[in-house]
Amino acid sequence: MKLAIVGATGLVGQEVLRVIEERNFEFDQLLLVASARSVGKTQEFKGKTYTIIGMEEAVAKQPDIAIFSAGGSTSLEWAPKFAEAGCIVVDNSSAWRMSPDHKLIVPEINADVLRIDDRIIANPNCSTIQMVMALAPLHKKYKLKRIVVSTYQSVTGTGKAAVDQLMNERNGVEGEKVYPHKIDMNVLPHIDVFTDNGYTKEEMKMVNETKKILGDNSIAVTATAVRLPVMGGHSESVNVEFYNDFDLKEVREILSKTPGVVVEDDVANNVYPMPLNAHHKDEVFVGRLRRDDSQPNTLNMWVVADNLRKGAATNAVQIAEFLAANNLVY
Ligand code: A2P
Ligand code: 11C
Repeated sequence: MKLAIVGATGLVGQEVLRVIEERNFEFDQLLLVASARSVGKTQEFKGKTYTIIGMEEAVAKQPDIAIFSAGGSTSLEWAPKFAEAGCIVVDNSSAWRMSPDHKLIVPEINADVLRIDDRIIANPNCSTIQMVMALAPLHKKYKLKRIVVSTYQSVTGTGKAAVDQLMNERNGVEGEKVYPHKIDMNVLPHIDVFTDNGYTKEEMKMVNETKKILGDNSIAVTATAVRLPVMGGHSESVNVEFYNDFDLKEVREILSKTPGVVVEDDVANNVYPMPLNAHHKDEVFVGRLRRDDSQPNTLNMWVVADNLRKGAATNAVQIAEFLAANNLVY
């Protein structure tokens, strides 16, 4: 099995390398791929030195699986070329997510829909993944009616340049700005670009991707996506209305038994999920579980995950693992 990591020099690509090492993902050959800026640079992995190659060379080497984390436009241009060369692309960008011809996968929820002819498979947006991880098991039991979500997102979601902007501001150093405002000591109700309806693309990703992954267009979703001077993970305040009533104890039990979800909910001891604790972890952490007493059948929850892990790298590697384990790679 020949595995390519496209965008290997970026924040998500580097996290993919850590995840495949930790999970002992098996392959015979590893190709590290990035833009022309990085070609020829080297990267250590498991005691071996790899030279970064460019896109054309990577296609010519015909990888079996390529995990793409190099942005939407790179993916739009190159994923079909990799696919044509016989590769399965697991794509971290938004390029293919809402295409009716491509599947949008969170392995714990819907990997069963994958088939041998899926050549470009979309990895959802990080803020969507952590939310649906917490909601899917509850949807099964109580049926989701409406979700109102507000996010508190880490600068790592924007990439390396954003981490640099935050650290430069903190250290009083001039440098490149990727946000339209100062991010340190600030909060920006603005992630990705604004769309004609007054929402941002990030907010609309949460609305549309949630319905596609859960396979239910009737679920009403509204989102406010916010950037904070935080690293380590995204947090979300999620208000959920169900068709059926629930028992809070049972909700805790269901979530506790959900693979990939960890309940951290002991307010008497100040235990609740936080990005500092979620950093470098693969799980989605859920806490502050409580009834919304303002209307029936409604739950409030706080959901935190490392956006570079389950929100991106881990989810993509899990898809690749699923393909390999189910003979979907040829
Ligand atoms: P490079 O480091 O050579 O620019 P981040 O989101 O952290 O900024 O990372 C983006 C990743 O996508 C990097 O690995 C970057 O490579 C890669 N990338 C950006 N543009 C291209 C491109 N046109 N072709 C291939 N890789 C690209
Ligand atoms: C952020 N969610 O935190 C974005 C990053 O659609 O894959 C991921 C963008 C995407 O800024």
